[in-house]
Amino acid sequence: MITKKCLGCGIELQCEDKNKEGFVPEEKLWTQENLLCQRCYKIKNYGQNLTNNFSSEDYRKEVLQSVKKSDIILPIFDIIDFEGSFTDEVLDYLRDYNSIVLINKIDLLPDFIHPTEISNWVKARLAEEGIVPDDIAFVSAKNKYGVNGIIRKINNIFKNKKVRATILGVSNVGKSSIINLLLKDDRITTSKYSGTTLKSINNKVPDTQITIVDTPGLIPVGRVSDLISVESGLKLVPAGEISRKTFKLEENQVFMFDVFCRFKILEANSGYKTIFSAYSSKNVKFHVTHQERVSDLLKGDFFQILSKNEKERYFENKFVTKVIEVKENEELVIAGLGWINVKRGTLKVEIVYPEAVKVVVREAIFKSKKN
Ligand SMILES: Nc1nc2c(ncn2[C@@H]2O[C@H](COP(=O)(O)OP(=O)(O)OP(=O)(O)O)[C@@H](O)[C@H]2O)c(=O)[nH]1
Ligand SMILES: [Mg+2]
Repeated sequence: MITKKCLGCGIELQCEDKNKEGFVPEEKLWTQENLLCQRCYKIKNYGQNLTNNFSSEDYRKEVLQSVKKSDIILPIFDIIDFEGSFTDEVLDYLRDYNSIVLINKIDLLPDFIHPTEISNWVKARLAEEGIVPDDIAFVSAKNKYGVNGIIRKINNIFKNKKVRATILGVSNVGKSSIINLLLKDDRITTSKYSGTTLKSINNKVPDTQITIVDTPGLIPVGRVSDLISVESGLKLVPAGEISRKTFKLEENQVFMFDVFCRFKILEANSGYKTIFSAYSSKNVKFHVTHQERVSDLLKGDFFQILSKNEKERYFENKFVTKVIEVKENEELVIAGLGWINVKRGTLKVEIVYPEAVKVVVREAIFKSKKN
């Protein structure tokens, strides 16, 4: 029997079960080509969030199968949620295959930052993991920036010969959006919700010898957004340029990253106060207070991303308290939420956050220019 696949998500089409992935009405299945499954149709036309029955293990297997057949892989990271997308699973692939690393969503960076500034930072982060990619490309699917450069870089390596390149990464980093730009056709379904692409999708890039393969997103762990509802999680994804606010705090003041995490300043530097900037989606409220006020603020309606019920559920997570020191030109990152960039002095804090969330100190993506 010939199997047809959905153009938008790669799933095998079927006409037996309306409630299963890949459904199309029988008359369409046999008479039409280039079909979209019912799920893709609803996502594309009505922006619906439709769940599916695939597990992270299913996605993992599917990605592995495609990677095995490829000549080069294109792992993709989200510059705004770098730690959330820089997972061990993706790094393992990078160690084993030729690669061009794609850094997407650079449109969300503040205006004053140029991609060349962050290029060395990305190289250093990869080098820390023992990874040296063949090349790195900074792109924005939203602004259509840097996409042709991907083709150029592949052709440089393979001298315009036939090549199969597989894009991979965690869900929602923009894999399908980038491929649509390469194909100059919005054929693959994209959406703001995770888990849009279900199976690998092969397409030939027009006027080249390149077959580009889209894969389903790997499911990351350790992001604040994974602990809350999908709709609230979307509010943590910046819709435009990331918001930045600068602070100079006293010892014992508490900085609240909305209700999601908070830290108390333990030691102010003698002589001058530490200066830091907080980066996050514009919906996230930064607030400075004192310890006595924290509990009321968490319970009340000052912070509004989470509803009262959702706040209660969020606080059922196990929280940890840790002392962390962040030096000048380093950043304290809370995966899936944002980061704190220390511009002057050392920030010694006692931070409270859900144990399941990845919190790391890293070298700053962009350094202060005072030196
Ligand atoms: N700001 C911004 N948003 C982007 C960019 N690229 C993709 N997005 C958005 O990110 C969301 C996810 O895009 P997709 O292309 O569906 O992501 P994916 O990696 O294919 O996701 P899965 O198929 O679920 O793994 C969509 O809301 C896109 O509009 C970009 O360069 N900048
Ligand atoms: Mg996709």
